Amino acid sequence: MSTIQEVLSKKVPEWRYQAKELVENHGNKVISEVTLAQAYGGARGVKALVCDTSSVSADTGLIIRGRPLLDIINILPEEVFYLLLTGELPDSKALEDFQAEMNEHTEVPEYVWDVLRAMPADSHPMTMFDTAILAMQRDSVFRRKYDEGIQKRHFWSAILEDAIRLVAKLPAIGAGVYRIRFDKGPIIPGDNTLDWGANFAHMLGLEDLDGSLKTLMRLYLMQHCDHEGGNASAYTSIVISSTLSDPYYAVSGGLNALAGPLHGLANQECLKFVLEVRDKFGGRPTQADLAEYVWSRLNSGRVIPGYGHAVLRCPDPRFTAFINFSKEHIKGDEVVGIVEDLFDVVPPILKEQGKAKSPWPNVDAASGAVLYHYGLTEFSFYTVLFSISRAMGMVSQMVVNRALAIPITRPKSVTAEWLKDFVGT
Ligand code: CMX
Repeated sequence: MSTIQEVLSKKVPEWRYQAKELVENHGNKVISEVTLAQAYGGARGVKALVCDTSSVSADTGLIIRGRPLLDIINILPEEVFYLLLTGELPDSKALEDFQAEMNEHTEVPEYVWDVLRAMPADSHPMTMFDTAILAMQRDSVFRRKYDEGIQKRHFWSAILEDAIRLVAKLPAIGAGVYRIRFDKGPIIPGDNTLDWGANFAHMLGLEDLDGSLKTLMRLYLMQHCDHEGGNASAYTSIVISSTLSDPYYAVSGGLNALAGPLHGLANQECLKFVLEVRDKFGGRPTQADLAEYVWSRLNSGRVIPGYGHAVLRCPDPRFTAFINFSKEHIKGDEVVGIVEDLFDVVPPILKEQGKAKSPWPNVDAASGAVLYHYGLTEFSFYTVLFSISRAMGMVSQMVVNRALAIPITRPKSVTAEWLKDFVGT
């Protein structure tokens, strides 16, 4: 049994006991109410899920297993994956074992490359990435064991096997999508002496003279890993997984939700917006010109990409981490400069306009600009990067949910007629 399987074998009974106690002793306590407006409004704010891997508070942002993001900002993506799965950070031996276990599964099956090369040349990188994951569904350990009759109490362990096998391959698949889709030459084999984030930077094949692209990829892949249970992509994947579809189906499906412009695709939209500003003004505009531009965009009924959030009511700590990174590693870049100016200009304008509940930047306001600096200029690829990381949170949530035997998701819907009857109109 691998180290991570052993660690979880000890934890799962504790998690089960805690959930059983809560439900048995407090199962009838009301934790949330649903208004008619919430039923029409994307169920915003309705507490109807349990997610222990992370939480998002309005004034702190992402908290991973009880640790605010900025407190653990320098850990490796593998460490955060271990943390998401187990609730604790690995010591150096556990990290080494975990990395070794992931390294056993980095090899991408040849048929995946055949599938990707057969796709139309103008396919969106997200379509290619999600298709590659789906194509590997035939290799699911959970599916095989389920067909063989595995007992329900062991589901989580088979899901964990799939989780590690799948996540281990994602950097290679992501880098492969980049090189195939944008004609960058042959696929670059991985170097398993490197850590997960550095290996991804290596496989992309971009110039990295001072090694800071590797640092950026560690940061990028670490901090996009999870954002509690109710965000559109995590929720989608959790719903799929609740049907006992395996993690290949569930991650691929969840990432299709991440591909929407209001969600993960926003990083692509956001950089497009920043480049539009640069092109319109022939460089970095004055803050007064920028303010006028932001107002004209708002007045034409368009959103300011990278600003606002469904839950956060403070600058996203992931945005702060990117800005801190760029201050340390990137000097005099006009695109990054525009991102910094937008941070000064946009919040007061959104406050004055008074529509957005949060005037603050979310992660996507800065992520594209730093990637662009390193020559990763194909912005339709950015959501793939996000996906490689977010898959860690999705599969971790699946492991926990199967450990707790959470049943198939099935909230109740009502019709407009039912609502009218209910309110008596
Ligand atoms: N610019 C202009 N208007 C905005 C806005 C922004 N950045 N953010 C919100 N608003 C508007 C909404 O469009 C909405 O207007 P209507 O009432 O006319 O429909 C109003 O403010 C209230 O919206 P909200 O409750 O504050 O925001 P939501 O929870 O509905 O939506 C989000 C959240 C992120 C989709 C929204 O802020 C937005 O569209 N932002 C721009 C896109 C973006 O940056 N997305 C990335 C999100 C991060 C992620 O999930 O990956």
